[in-house]
Amino acid sequence: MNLFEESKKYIPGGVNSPVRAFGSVGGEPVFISKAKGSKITDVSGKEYVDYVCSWGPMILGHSDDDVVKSICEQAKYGCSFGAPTELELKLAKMVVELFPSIELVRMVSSGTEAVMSAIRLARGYTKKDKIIKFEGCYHGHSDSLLVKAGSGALTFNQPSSPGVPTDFAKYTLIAQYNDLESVKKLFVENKNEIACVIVEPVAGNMGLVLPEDGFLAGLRKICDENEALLIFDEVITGFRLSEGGAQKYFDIMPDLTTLGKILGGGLPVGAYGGKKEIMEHISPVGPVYQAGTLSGNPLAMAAGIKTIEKLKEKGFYDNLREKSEYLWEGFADNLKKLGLKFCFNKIESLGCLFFVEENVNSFSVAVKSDTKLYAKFFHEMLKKGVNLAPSQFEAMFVSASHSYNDLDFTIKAHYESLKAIL
Ligand code: KE4
Repeated sequence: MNLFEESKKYIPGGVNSPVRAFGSVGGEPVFISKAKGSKITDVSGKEYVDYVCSWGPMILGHSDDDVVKSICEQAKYGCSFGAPTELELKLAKMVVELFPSIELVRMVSSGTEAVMSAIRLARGYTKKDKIIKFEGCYHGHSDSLLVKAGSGALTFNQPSSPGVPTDFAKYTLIAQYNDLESVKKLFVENKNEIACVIVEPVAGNMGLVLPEDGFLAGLRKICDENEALLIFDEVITGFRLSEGGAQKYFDIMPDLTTLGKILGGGLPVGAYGGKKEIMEHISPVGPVYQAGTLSGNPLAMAAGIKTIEKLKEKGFYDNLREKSEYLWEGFADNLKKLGLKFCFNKIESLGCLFFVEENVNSFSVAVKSDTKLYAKFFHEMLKKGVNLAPSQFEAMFVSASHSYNDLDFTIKAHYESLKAIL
């Protein structure tokens, strides 16, 4: 019996996260046995140039020697104490130093936990119950956020999940990304009832959709006018767009920020942080409760500290941007040569090919993409040794360890795959 069949006997759908199951692209998921740098290797020994990068965390590349060394070193001294450590202090200082809007930060163990906690804090701090999120944005799987969500929820066409009581979901109001009027309208209809607006400053879970000029600044202004908090969910963009995330890149200051992925260097870490005045409402200083057995876990802190030390090195983002732009230009040349007008959205080391011939600047256009064609493209690339996200509604991630040979290899596979499916 093969691994997937056997896994399905013990794990729902054979996977520990739905989007890994190849549900929307068909076929059986590839089981990975190891990874190094830009490459992952499946259990049959086949190697792939990887652009999933564990959905973002592996910005240095897989199994970075220094990160592995830090984890192994720390493991000798203990994996978890349930007590404060210097490591947590060190990583917290790095986050406060790098993220302009963060004065205090609390570590948790996933992006979902970070967002769930930030929402509770926003509600506790403002004493208002309603929240605004954007259709197609994904903020993890906590109840309030599984309403018209993106990523796997969208991929499996269950943006609003069963199991979330209607009474819960009614406090989650839905606006449209890049549409400030849709936000203003909700504030008029729900005067003084909205605790916060949560947004992916660059949307990475409906495929990649960039904020139009003025959108983020507009959200900042609307939140100020309505005494609501602005929450940037930077689980993807944090340390990805710059060492200070999207808030540094676009110079827009949220009230709260959620982090994950790169922060843990591949180990389970999430975090939420913001202004002291707000964060001091969190237990044990304030009344809003939040806790976690493995929060600030020493191994995860060691991995995160080393990862961030390395991406702080001079020229890291310039180098990553040059490699990414090289790849994006190769893709653009291919589309031109093939006379294709598909939309390719990109920013820094994030990219996404939509199989739709319109500029994808909103959820409603993103979902016009031909997901069947994406599935064919995905499998052609996989056959050729390039690992992409098994869903149209995700992004590609470039890492510092992708070589120009890898990029040329990918550009060639991209051309041949598009030719093969069209
Ligand atoms: P986690 O709970 O999966 O660590 O983080 C949830 C989350 C929160 N916010 C944003 C903007 C996110 O993108 C995510 C998780 N991202 C997805 C992929 N886009 C994780 C992949 C998966 O679900 O397996």
